[in-house]
Amino acid sequence: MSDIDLNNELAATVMARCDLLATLSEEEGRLTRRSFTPALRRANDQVAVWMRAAGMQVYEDAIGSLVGHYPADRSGASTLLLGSHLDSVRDAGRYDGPLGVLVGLAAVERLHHAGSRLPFAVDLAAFADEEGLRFGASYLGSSVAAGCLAPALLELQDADGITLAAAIRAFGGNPALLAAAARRPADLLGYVEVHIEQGPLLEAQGQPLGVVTAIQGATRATLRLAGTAGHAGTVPMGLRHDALCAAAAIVLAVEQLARATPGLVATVGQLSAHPGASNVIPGAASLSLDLRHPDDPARRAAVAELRARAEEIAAERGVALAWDELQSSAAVPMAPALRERLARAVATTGHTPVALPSGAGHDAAIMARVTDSAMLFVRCAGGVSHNPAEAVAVGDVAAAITALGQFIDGLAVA
Ligand code: HGY
Ligand code: MN
Ligand code: MN
Repeated sequence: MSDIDLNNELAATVMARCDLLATLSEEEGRLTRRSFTPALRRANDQVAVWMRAAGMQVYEDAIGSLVGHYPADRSGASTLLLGSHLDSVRDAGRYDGPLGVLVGLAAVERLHHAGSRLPFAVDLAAFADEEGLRFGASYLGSSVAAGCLAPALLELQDADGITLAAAIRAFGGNPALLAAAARRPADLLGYVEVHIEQGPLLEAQGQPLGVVTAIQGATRATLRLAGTAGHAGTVPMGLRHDALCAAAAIVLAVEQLARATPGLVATVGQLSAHPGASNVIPGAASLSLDLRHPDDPARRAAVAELRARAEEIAAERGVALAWDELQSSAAVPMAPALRERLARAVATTGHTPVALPSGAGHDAAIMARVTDSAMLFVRCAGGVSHNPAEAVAVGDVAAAITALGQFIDGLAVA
């Protein structure tokens, strides 16, 4: 079978596997697969079967990240780490995360099919909890691999009051061994992540593949407002301390600042009112904040400006504001040497490698703390993501498999 036919066959398998994984959901009729849930357990177990069939030894690390290991042709060799994630956002698309894991797996299947062993091992990680949907903090699995998971995060609770530590244990992990699960930088050749672009640039340039220059920084926070609950029929408007109205004013202030600040994107994705009865003035409200900018000082300035504005709004309305910053991650440049290798590999597919920034966050931003990291982006229809309409073309997936294979082959002879 020619390399082209093999890569086309592998691409068709990747698409079918993404379709299968999309059925492993916590919810009927849509894809929601939070970390450490039975749905993710089924996804990990299914990918583990595929990894073993590709000649990989398989294990889960102390936080429950699934890892496949394709041995080198010698002992004591370094490791090239490939990876992405299998957890999802709510009502997700089927390619954000799984595409990267399965294209990485296809690159290993290509080696296994040829009976090839390389002068380095290839590990493939499906990192636990990249999205942060369940506990609010992202990149937990890659943070463990990079040895930088803040222990305080283990006390985060999900909507049911289950702590992260308890969820890890229930999933089969061991919070006491997280530090020991960190990768040794000296063992790693680098980290490469294949991912859908989740933006419109590749489609606009008519190119299937891009090589990421940098991943923009992000700040995530939870804002809690405490006002005064009251009877919807009896409390005059002028005497109210309505927590939801204060939250609503803050939501619009977030949008206003982002629209006025070049390069800034800011989103309130979650908003809740308590006690949540139609005839009760909300005494409490909470909202999530996700704020990003390619330039860290600009992002920090925006966070400070927004916090000051939120305090003003709360004071004007006689409502107390608690601002809880969950995570703040700096903008991360991708490794130039790996970027160049990836760009050369893309060029062998006959396509032009597009250099582009990543507006979305990725595990690669965390892995860059311990090893050279790079990302290969795959065009997605309309740039749509975090949406069930997420779509990729099988030909673009075949191009990604070819490029990743060329990248690995090039590394093997370096
Ligand atoms: O939020 C992000 O950028 C990523 O999807 N976790
Ligand atoms: Mn995502
Ligand atoms: Mn992702």
